[in-house]
Amino acid sequence: MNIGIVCYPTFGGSGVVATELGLALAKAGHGVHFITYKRPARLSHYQENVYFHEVTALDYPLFEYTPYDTTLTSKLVDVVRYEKLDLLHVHYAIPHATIAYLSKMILAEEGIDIPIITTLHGTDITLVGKDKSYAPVVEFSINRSDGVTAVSKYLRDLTYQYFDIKKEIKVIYNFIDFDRFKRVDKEHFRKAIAPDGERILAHTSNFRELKRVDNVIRIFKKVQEKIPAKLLLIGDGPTRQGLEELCRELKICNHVRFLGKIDAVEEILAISDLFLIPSANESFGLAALEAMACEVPVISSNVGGLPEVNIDGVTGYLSDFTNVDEMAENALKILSSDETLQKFRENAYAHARSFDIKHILPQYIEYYEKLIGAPVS
Ligand code: GMT
Repeated sequence: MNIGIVCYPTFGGSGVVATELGLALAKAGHGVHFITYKRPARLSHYQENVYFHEVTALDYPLFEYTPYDTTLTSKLVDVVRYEKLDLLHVHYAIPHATIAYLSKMILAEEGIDIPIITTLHGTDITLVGKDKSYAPVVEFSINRSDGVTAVSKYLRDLTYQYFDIKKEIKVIYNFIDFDRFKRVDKEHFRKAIAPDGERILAHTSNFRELKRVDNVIRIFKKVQEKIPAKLLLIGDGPTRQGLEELCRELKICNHVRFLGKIDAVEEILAISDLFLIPSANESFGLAALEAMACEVPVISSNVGGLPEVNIDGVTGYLSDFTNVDEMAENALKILSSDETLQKFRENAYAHARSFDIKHILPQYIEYYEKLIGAPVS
């Protein structure tokens, strides 16, 4: 198949999933065309069967905002026509599902029928999509997609609840590549972070308000009062400054490292003992899955799709997202003995295995083939 992928090229979860999916499809022999305004963050190397089409816009003094929607539509029309794409898979509904539909209509005038698949990732429904400044367009565009997938049952159900959706939404979970995310013995690295055998706690995110990284720090403070521990914070974002101030206020700066944006996040996860993700909202929680693949148990909130990933009392624990005390107690339960930690590690890894890319990729391919075989008008 010849597949077009549209996504945000940044470090956000939807862009990561779109890029990893595209790379896996290319590895399986399909032609994959990424169409976006910048090379996606995880598309740093040359790979057979992968093409990148940059969307550039003509700047004109009249425009206060460059009309990206229009330029992306034109690019999609151009790439579908000349690269003979079989389908377009767009990630994150806003504005991609709408743009894809417009391209489809333009191409239909030339007798080209291009199936569109929209994957809903989370905030395109939960936060941004349901806002009335976007909602009517989001609802229309989802209904006009030939295929729609959501990354969790939670997100599927919420989409039906918020919008009048006439399409079947197929759940295809986020996935993990076990060749990349795995536990490796890096004792020297671990020693550099935790020279006296401290437990290592980790968190990765884009440090937006909804990730509640402040509570990651508060949970860590409580854990660190009881057992020697270090906290590694990976990522960056709008709340970073306030978080550094919170560490100073709590007098734990010596035990907390802000590592910034790191591409090889698996190297940090591979030496961690516990992952913290107390988000106020999370449609799936890819970051938690990445930790579990590296045999790291998870303390998480019980919101959104997180209960589908982190199994309470088995792979970690779930709590209300504001319940810092309970999350700290549960963290201590897991870290209390090497035997308990080991049991949670094994459970986390075993459950992560069900999200192996080897199981998830065929679900996408089967869905693509179904849509190409019988395109919806
Ligand atoms: O909010 C983010 O972290 C970015 C966001 C995105 O759409 O780029 O991530 C969402 O998509 C990921 C991949 O499907 C999911 O694993 C995340 O749970 C989801 N984030 C939220 O729902 C907040």
